[in-house]
Amino acid sequence: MQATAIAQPNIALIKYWGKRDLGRNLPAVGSISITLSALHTTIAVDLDAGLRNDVLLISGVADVERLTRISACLDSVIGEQRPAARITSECNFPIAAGLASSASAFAAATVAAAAAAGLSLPTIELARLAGLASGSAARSLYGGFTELSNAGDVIDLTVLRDEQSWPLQVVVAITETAAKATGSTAAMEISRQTSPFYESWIETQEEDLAKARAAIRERDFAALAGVAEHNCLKMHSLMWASRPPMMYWNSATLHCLQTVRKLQDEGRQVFFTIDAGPQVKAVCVADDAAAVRDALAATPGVRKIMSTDLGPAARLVDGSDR
Ligand code: 2P0
Repeated sequence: MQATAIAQPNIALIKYWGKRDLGRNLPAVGSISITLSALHTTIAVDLDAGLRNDVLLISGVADVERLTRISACLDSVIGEQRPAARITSECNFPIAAGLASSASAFAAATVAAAAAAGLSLPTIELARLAGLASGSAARSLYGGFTELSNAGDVIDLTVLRDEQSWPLQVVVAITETAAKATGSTAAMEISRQTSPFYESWIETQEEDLAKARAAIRERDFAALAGVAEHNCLKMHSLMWASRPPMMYWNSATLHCLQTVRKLQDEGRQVFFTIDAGPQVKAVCVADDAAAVRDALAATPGVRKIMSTDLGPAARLVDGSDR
């Protein structure tokens, strides 16, 4: 009745932004992501703790604010009649700061909860349950390059390429560790309801997905770089044009983009992407990773650098389910 799972965050190269069905948490657009290796969240679910109510500990500290969403995730995996759980979470990177901590947390929680309850579910079912809790979490049930499709009544996922067959590197420039002011769920709804660019965002997504799919299939770095940067900037334009505007960037974010442009001008194979937070992720080929890391580390306002390979799918920690 207890199990521990580990999951890595994923970052989208073609972004999920907007919901088609709030109740079922269905995305309005498809998305394509890469799973990271060096960042991780480990979650243990203990259904044997003899508790009256769920308890969530994040890095040893009780967290009441985040408990509701994680309890709902356990309810959807195990059922509402389940025993109360002690949920403990450890994460080696800042949470709620645009580093996809909700993706790794809900992927790990889903895998741990199912195992703790003795359920043996296929990966696609675990992904759908994780996606109900947080749309992007579904993608962390798979490793490498993963596409989340928004067609149909349930989400579907396809692994486009595994993490070894195109060993790109990601250099994450952390410019702020504080949690963001507006969470993604609320921000997406504000964009849908108020941004004049929302319709064109939805309409042009399929074209970006097709270009990214082809680039990943052919391992065409330049093509992937072009479509990923464009898609990222479209998503942020949509946010900036919302009312109230959502600006997740800080001045260091822009400095990092200028650093990436300079590296590109020098012939380095690198491109940027930015999520709902001020951190910049620079995706590059292995040969250029050291230069990208050094240049971003020297960029004004960068507080910390994390470099990573692409990573595997969420999984149980060996021997933890019993
Ligand atoms: C993504 N993001 O595709 C996009 C890009 C942030 C920017 O998915 O409401 O935390 O829980 O389904 O998954 C963040 O959204 O949103 C996200 P919910 P989630 O990675």
